Amino acid sequence: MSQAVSTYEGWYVYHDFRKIDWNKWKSINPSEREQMIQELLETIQKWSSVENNRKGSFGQYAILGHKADLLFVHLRPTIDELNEVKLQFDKLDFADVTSTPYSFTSVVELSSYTIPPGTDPFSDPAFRERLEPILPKTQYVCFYPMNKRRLGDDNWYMLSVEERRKMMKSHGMIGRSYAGRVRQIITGAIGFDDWEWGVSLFSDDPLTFKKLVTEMRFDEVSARFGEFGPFYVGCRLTSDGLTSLLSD
Ligand code: 76R
Repeated sequence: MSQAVSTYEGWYVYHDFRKIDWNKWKSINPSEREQMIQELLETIQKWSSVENNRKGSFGQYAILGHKADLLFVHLRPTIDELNEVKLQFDKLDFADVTSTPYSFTSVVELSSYTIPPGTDPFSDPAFRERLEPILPKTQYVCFYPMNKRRLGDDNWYMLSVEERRKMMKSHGMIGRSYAGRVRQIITGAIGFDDWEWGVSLFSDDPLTFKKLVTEMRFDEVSARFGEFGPFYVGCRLTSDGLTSLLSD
């Protein structure tokens, strides 16, 4: 048996993708719609306020394409709180005009491949910030789930820790060459969801997602072992942005 990788976990994360039933929404009279938007904005205000005392983080995005219209991302110290925010949304009148075409439950994860043995990462404030991250306020987000392949000679989970570390080092070097242009949050989902990781990327230039993901495809760890789920790309929404998205 190969040695399992040790991981460090931080905040739990819920990616809540929502699709709006526009016919239903437009059939509601304007003053009722106005009230539903107000109720939604108040809840969002409550969700955002967790960032003030570092009790979590929240982001909202408009998603392109047919797969979803909105994405709400919640980070919280416990999975119980994630369940609470999910229910808070579902109890809003606005929820009645939405459906959930996709969601992803995971936890912020750092693996030990590139952490020198013997270091205590929890005593390092920079490390803590990576485990309990405030979502970057960039204009664009990209999300996709992924696995590491287990097929014949390409079985990630049968490799020695040294082989895996070597490949992850090369992966990290490519990632670092994008420093300042993209931020990534890797979340582990083994035991929580249908894929092993969620990849959340943040940038002020959407082309950076394409360039980075392309470059990684040519790197051994992604080329041989990466299996990818659906990709979502979106634009960050302010409360005003959300209001105008929902207005005529
Ligand atoms: O050096 C370090 O501090 C961290 C090195 C590092 C690890 C351990 C790192 C760096 N990643 C790590 C782990 Mn990553 N990452 C992805 C994807 O599309 C694809 O091909 C893959 C999706 C991207 C785009 C990305 C970006 N990374 C992981 C893991 C866990 C693997 C495991 O444990 O087996 C996955 C699934 C994964 C996937 N990675 C970086 C980036 C970027 C931009 C960096 C540099 C970050 C930085 O230096 O700030």
